Amino acid sequence: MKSHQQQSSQAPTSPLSNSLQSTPANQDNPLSIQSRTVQTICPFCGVGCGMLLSCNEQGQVSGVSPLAHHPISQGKLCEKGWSSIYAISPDNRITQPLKRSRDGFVAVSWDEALSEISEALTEIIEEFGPNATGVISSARATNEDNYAAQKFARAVLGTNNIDHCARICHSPTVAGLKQVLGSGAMTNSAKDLFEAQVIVVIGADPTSNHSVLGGQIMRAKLEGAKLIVIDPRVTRLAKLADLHLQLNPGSNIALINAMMQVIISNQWHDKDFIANRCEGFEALKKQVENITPESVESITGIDSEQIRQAAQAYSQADRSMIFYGMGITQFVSGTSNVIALADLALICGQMGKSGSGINPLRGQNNVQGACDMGCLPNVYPGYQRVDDPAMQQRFSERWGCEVASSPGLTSLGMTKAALAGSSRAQILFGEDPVVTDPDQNHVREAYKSLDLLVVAELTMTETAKLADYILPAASFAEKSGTFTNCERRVQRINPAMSPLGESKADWQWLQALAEKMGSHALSWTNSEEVFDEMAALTPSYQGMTYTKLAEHDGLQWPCNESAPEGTAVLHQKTFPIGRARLTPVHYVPIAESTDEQYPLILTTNRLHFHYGCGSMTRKSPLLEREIPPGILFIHPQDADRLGIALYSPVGVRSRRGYIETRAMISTDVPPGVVSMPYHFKEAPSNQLTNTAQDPITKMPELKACAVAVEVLPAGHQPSAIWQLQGEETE
Ligand SMILES: Nc1nc2c(c(=O)[nH]1)N[C@H]1C(S)=C(S)[C@@H](COP(=O)(O)OP(=O)(O)OC[C@H]3O[C@@H](n4cnc5c(=O)[nH]c(N)nc54)[C@H](O)[C@@H]3O)O[C@H]1N2
Ligand SMILES: Nc1nc2c(c(=O)[nH]1)N[C@H]1C(S)=C(S)[C@@H](COP(=O)(O)OP(=O)(O)OC[C@H]3O[C@@H](n4cnc5c(=O)[nH]c(N)nc54)[C@H](O)[C@@H]3O)O[C@H]1N2
Ligand code: SF4
Ligand SMILES: [Mo]
Repeated sequence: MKSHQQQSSQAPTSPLSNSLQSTPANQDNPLSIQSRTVQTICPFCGVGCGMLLSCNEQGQVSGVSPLAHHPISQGKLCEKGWSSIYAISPDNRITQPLKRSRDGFVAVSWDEALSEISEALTEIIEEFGPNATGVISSARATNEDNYAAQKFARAVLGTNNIDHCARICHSPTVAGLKQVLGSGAMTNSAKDLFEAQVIVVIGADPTSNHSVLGGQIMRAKLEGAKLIVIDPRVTRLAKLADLHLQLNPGSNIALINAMMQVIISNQWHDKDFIANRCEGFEALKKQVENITPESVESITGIDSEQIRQAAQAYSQADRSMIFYGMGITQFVSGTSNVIALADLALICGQMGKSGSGINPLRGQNNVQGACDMGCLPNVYPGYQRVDDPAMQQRFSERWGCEVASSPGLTSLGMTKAALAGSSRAQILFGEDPVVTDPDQNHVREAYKSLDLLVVAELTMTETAKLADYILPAASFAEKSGTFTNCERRVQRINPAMSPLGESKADWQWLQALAEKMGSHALSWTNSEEVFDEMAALTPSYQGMTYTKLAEHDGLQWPCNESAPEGTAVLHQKTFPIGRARLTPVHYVPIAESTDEQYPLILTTNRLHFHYGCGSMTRKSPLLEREIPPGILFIHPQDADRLGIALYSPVGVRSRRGYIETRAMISTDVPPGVVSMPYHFKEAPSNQLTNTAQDPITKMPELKACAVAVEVLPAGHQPSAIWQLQGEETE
């Protein structure tokens, strides 16, 4: 990534955005010669594809095209990337601060909004203490925004109540891999998948959700790699796979323990690797000794022979690589699931070399970064513990303030505290928890009960509708900064246009609010200064600067004195904790099983064409026409039994809520299981989901709850949730 802002005569090539593009530049068209092309990174998923944004003469982003020589995407973007200019277009953007009044939201000046927010926060802190406040930051925003957010919470508000969507995403990865390996990130680089002989994709649907990487997995398979998919649904990769283990939802540990039993009893484990680099093998061996594939057949629903084949292929290959996602983490057993997978990789010595390792597919464009920045209630930047007195002293000295001594509340902990009355104020940006957190009614009540809710957003979301103040945030195309992708690659983003209206980068409004509260803790003059302060305090980023990032194609952490060019593969010679700690884990069933009243298991997942709460992808007319707003996938056997035909209107009920949508009949889901995306605010599956949590990370069980499905009269138009709840309009 040598130059990040160039005068260009290259025509934008997005087929989706022809009407928005500037005319291709040529000698006869002097105006368009002034159009610029800016190199940046896609704002959606953790693959972190490189893109070029072109701007028209009015200074508006007008086209998007893929970056030919990007280390991962190599000239490709998926439909979401191609649609990114719709996602940030001026239509429907919030362009000035808004304040709730009796007649709805009214526009106010930044000064008025920030003065009032500052006064309210100060009063709440005086009356109830700093822990009555909290910050939710954004894995969609930059590292600089996230560093500023956690510093704002810790150094200005005085609380460790800071969290973000990783809580309900890969927090079990951060905890589980940290415990076993000493580092909670992808061990390999994405390109390594072309060196693997066996690729295991467990609990992830990368052709939909990490599409460019998913395409590369397809290519690797076609070039000869063996592909094993472990998923209750028949995903696109499952259709291509050499082996598809279609396990029952929530039975991962039983399956992985059985694979380890097969491996150890056949002496397929890597004795040298275990002897030289691991501890705890005897206890693990004892734990899985009797967990034969046959003994878990009734739990996993998988034929024992398939488990044996998978165990043999994975352990016997020279290089096997595991990719995993939400089908591992989003369970009450999330952390144990991650630990079991890490154990499996370690006993086979599938670790520490290219094409061999354990790889959580981090979801959001910058969720790896938001975690690295310390937007978590128990760690400072670089995973330095907040309950370690030495760390407290370090940050207190560097930041020139007192820091709180005990870990803060998680995002769902803050929701609970709001309902209990002990949390009074929340500053939230770049998340829409009313749509994306489990048990929507509960979340809405919690936000309504706060004395102060401030939301910074690009656009009006369901959560922003509940705010006292909405602050206009600049989008990725309007600011400088860095995103850290799923393979730990820190990449620069560059502004293609000025912030829309009065919008500001998140670190900038956080800075302005800190100043109003009398603190100079955030007094940087540009994003590079934020980065430099962060890098000095974050060991794995210490060797990075903006210049170095631009000279390379980004840099993969750890990047420091001993690895000045970054690190492509982790744990090559040793683990950050010395030896890896093999940890036996037990199978834990899902929290809510089916019964007569709720006879089906609902699992929730993603669709290729939409993203998260949908607030960005649903702005694209092309993506929007791909899928109706809400859909329930159901197996033909269940559909027949319930009298459901294709596109029948259906009601779906759980112990927590009720929604209406349309049925899609599909053998991609097994009998007894229905699945729904969570992208649609009209039919939000999070009305139904369960808040039962993983005891270690508080991850809610988003991948399984019990529901009942009923067919509604033909011709009935599924009612949107706000109609069902007696609100006239959305
Ligand atoms: N198009 C699109 N792409 C996205 C996103 C988006 O919203 N839309 N979101 C981004 C984010 S934030 C994230 S975290 C990633 C997530 O990406 P993924 O991890 O791929 O996400 P999901 O589709 O939620 O779930 C993955 C798979 O887990 C399977 N599964 C369910 N239960 C089990 C089980 O018990 N065991 C196993 N082995 N599998 C199970 C599901 O059937 C599903 O195929 O995607 C990112 N990319
Ligand atoms: N049922 C169910 N629920 C789930 C999941 C599931 O699998 N099933 N998955 C969970 C997972 S893994 C995740 S990560 C969460 C994701 O859920 P959320 O964290 O709520 O994330 P998004 O849907 O990506 O919403 C991000 C918001 O940020 C705004 N935004 C984008 N860029 C910026 C910026 O630079 N600054 C500011 N201020 N705002 C910005 C966008 O407009 C958008 O409204 O959902 C979770 N919810
Ligand atoms: S794969 Fe992810 S990063 Fe790449 S274009 Fe698609 S959404 Fe963007
Ligand atoms: Mo996520």
